[in-house]
Amino acid sequence: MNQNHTEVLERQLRDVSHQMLELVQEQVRIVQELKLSPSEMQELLDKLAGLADEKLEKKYVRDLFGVVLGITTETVKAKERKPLLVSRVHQQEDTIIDLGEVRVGGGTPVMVAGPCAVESYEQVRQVAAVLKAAGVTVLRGGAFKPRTSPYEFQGLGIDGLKILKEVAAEFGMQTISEIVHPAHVELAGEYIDVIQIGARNMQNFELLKAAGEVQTPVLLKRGLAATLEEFLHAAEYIVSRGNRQVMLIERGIRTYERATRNTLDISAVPILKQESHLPVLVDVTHSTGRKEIMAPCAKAALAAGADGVMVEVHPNPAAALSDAAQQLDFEAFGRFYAEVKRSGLL
Ligand SMILES: [Mn+2]
Repeated sequence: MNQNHTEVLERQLRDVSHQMLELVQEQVRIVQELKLSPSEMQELLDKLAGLADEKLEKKYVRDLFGVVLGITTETVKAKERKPLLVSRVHQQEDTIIDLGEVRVGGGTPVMVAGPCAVESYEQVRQVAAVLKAAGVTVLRGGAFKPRTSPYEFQGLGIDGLKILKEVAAEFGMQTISEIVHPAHVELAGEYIDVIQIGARNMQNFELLKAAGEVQTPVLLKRGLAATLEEFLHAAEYIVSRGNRQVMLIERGIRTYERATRNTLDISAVPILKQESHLPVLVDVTHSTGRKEIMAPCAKAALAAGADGVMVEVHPNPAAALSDAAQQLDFEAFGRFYAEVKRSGLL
């Protein structure tokens, strides 16, 4: 090939490429003016691919125009995905849940405390009296206990809920208790003020759906190994069914670390607050499993923006039927509560 011919070819290539660029710009302008929805874009791309003759493969034309017009399957999917109801995109302002004297998510953090499990009327009553005197008005207590081993104490069931109701009425407190069966969700509303869905049930979708069908507020615990995305989608199951009164609670995740029962994921707090309008609480008992670090962890949670802290309190932890090692006795709770309050964060 002589020098002259090469120069001619190079000039032709430049001219053709120049024309192509102009045509591409024209193509983009027309498509933009059409203001197509993502699915219409997809259809258009299919039609354009249909213009390919035998010399060019359909897939090649489709990919080419897809790149030029910025239409990839991923961008179409992303655009079609509706923002979650629990997301800040859907709702800018914070969801606030009224629990008697306290408003969870309203800017003033709340302390939730009580025994791991409801063991007897007298036990719950003793705890409630101490908490109420300290100014805590939201009482927790497990009636249905999903335990790691089937041979461990499984809770008093409905009788436990009845005890909570009776004690709460006496002291003017609000109650939170875990429900594990979809059939109990409606019934629970007669006895308690907040239905807790536990970590082991975070992706029990039938339970989530049932909780979405009632108007009782729900406290949803993060699963043992759930990502924040999975956590928010679990909350979406409830909210999408009509129950907008959902609170999220970080309770530690499973990692390789054995110094604590679980690893408290503090970063989950600001991320959840940023991504979602739902109140976010932190359970310092199950996340740490260590009494001596519960106060600093509670302070860290509040400093990170948590709307509340949950802690387990028992009249005689050594004799507790569950979580004996990590429940605070009254004296330890007093110290814990005072230390958190001293920080000015609560
Ligand atoms: Mn417990």
